[in-house]
Amino acid sequence: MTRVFSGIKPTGHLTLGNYLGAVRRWVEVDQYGTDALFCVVDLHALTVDHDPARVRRLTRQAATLLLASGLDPELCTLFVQSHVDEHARLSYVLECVATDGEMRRMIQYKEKAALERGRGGSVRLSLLTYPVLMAADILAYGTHEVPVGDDQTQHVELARDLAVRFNQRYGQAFVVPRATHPKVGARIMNLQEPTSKMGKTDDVGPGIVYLLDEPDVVRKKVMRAVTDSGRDVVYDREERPGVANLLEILAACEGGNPEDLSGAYESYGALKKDAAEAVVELLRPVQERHKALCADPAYVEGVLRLGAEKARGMARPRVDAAYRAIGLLSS
Ligand code: AQP
Repeated sequence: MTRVFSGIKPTGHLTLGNYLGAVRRWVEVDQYGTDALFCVVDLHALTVDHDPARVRRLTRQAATLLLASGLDPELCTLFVQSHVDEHARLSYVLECVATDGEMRRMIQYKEKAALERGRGGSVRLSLLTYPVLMAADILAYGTHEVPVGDDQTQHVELARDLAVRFNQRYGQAFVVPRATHPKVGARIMNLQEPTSKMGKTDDVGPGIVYLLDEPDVVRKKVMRAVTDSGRDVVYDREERPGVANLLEILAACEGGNPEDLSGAYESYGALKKDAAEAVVELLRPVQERHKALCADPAYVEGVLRLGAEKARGMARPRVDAAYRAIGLLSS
């Protein structure tokens, strides 16, 4: 059976980008007919300056939102990364096959390190090694497919490279995984800066739609989205990024493709109105279920506890085997 693994970082409130680029596919496609694991990757949230209480809060919130989005613990395994020691154990071993040069080439590292330095802060070593930990998250489970947004492609490539390198040097220990992306919505852009990804840690707040935004907040953000000086609605990511992003959001919410949809609109206003309503309707059931789940925190905790137990059982034999293969004595 195909094994699927993917994760989400509790670095901020979940966004429409997270939902359309990853979570919706986990819910609608990946948890069916596969052996799927989904993880709130809290260790990754420590790679930048963070408030411990906020990370704990966001970890619980992310897990609750994943269940509210429709992940079903009967169909998949949902857990928190730090509850399963195998991720950190394997990460160290993979650091011993990764190189310093390949870490420094990672686009996200370069961007986030520049941001930290720009704010006058220092860059944590864990920010540099974070893609190795992500490789460990994936490889510990013998993952075949990693459903992610476009921005994670380079990191999944690294996981592939490390798996191949380890297998060649020390014997067959890992499955070589591949990234999968949704057809539409793999890179939702910030509504105020449509040439930048809509990220949950962005500074441009009004350009980000959060999954828990009230309907009127969603409407306001979408109606104020930056477009361009043209008037006709055409799908052109390079020349008309703002309009293309709205078409992409609408297409991802309702199905269909953004190019076809562009022919149905004569004004930006009409497009924005439909995109706003489509997002409001998309988020409505998620928000309702989230409210119900918040009233039952013990249920969420129970799901995470069982998920971690199951995940541990799946990861341990492979990580133990990798330890032996690389030269460590069994305990
Ligand atoms: N804008 C996006 N469009 C499509 N997919 C996206 N994803 C993230 N943003 C978009 C996908 O969501 C999954 C989980 O993302 P993450 O938690 O690993 O990363 P993030 O939301 O991008 O948050 P970061 O990295 O803490 O900070 P910022 O906000 O600075 O980027 C992934 O599959 C991701 O591809």
